[in-house]
Amino acid sequence: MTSLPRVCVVGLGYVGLPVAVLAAEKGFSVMGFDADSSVVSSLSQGVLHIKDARLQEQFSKVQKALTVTGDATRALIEADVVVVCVPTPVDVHRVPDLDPLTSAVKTVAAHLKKGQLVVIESTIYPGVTEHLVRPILEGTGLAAGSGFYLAHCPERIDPGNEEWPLARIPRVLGGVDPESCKRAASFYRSLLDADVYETRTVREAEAAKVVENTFRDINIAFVNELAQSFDAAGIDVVDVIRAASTKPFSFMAHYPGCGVGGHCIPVDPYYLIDAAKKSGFDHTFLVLARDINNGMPAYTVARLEEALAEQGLALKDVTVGILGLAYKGSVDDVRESPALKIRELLKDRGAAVLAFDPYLPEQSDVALVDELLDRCEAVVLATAHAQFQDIDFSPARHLSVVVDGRNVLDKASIEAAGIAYRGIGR
Ligand code: SAJ
Repeated sequence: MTSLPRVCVVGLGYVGLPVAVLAAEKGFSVMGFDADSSVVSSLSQGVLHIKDARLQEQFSKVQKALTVTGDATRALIEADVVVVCVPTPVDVHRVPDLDPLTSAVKTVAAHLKKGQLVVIESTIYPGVTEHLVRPILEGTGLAAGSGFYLAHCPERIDPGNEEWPLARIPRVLGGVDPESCKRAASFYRSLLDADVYETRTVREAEAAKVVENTFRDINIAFVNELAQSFDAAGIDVVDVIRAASTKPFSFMAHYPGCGVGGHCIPVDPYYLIDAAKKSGFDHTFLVLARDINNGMPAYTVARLEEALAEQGLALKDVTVGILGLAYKGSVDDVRESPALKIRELLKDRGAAVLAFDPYLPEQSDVALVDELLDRCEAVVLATAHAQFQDIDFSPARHLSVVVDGRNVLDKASIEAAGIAYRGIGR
């Protein structure tokens, strides 16, 4: 039996670490490399730097087969397969920032050896593998498709989703040439218990990832605009979406909220927009959808201002409590979180602000929900953490307004307590 290839995963974050753990579980010999010494130090002591109880348990079981190091030579020198999983964010101008990827690929190039398969899992846009990654690697004198092999297999992972663990998620991949594609497909088929779809060229694989997440973004923008329209018309948008969802085909429910956060959905459309610009096409619809979603924190604050004004109050007169800082429920990740934008807008408008997120105690201003409710005249729920959804607001003597930024609270009980309720579209 031929031995399994030796794997090196470059970048041990939300994407890379699960890949390294899965490869070790599947019997591969795995080296995990990260340029961040604190990540290496924490993992070397058996402790995850990301909060994921299931991954921590899995990591603890595979530590013998998974060596974590900050030494690139040690990590790469014997690898047959190199999987690059580094962040590909956007900068303050929402322009794709490929510096972390470029740095990682240069590290790989410095240790590239004949026959190695290099796979980029980071989310990129059409053209990056061929026009940024390939030239750096071919600078070593080895040629893609014969000296080494190069493919793109965009990450697909939903942290904490027990129904869809990494091994079960179907994947898309494309190579810079048929041999690269073949070798990458063979590796992923040995790693995963799921289908692997091979695209015509690497560009289709690059496009597929940004398309699937942009699809989500535009659909969220659709319901976010509907929410604003239905607020004006006195229609409950959540009720409408639930009603539309009874259609057993051709409808996919998305829900309005105070904004779109995370490191995928609000970022990936800008990769598609930027790639299109480079080939001479200006997306209008995708840009408009991004503008609608980016406008939801301000819309949420406007809902609060409007409710306060009905009681003769203004933001400068009140202390506002923000429930949740994370970008979505049950996570401790604040990347692109709408809650941070809401906090900034409230402060800009003169409000005093107290925030509480049970997943982020170190970033919270109070330690308990009750303390926040005691000290605030208004509350904005920005994150749908499960423990916020059954809060009893009635004992909060000073509370005048609750804005439900994720439409998860019980409007009737809040209003029965004499507190004004505003949802997003309800
Ligand atoms: N959101 C809405 N309305 C919705 C859905 C989401 O406002 O109907 C907001 C969330 O509150 C959050 C943001 O959008 O702020 C992103 O939410 P998300 O559920 O898409 O969460 P992510 O960022 O963890 O998305 C990941 C993505 N997975 C990958 O990129 C591999 C995404 O493609 C998945 O669809 C998503 O997980 C998922 O389904 O959980």
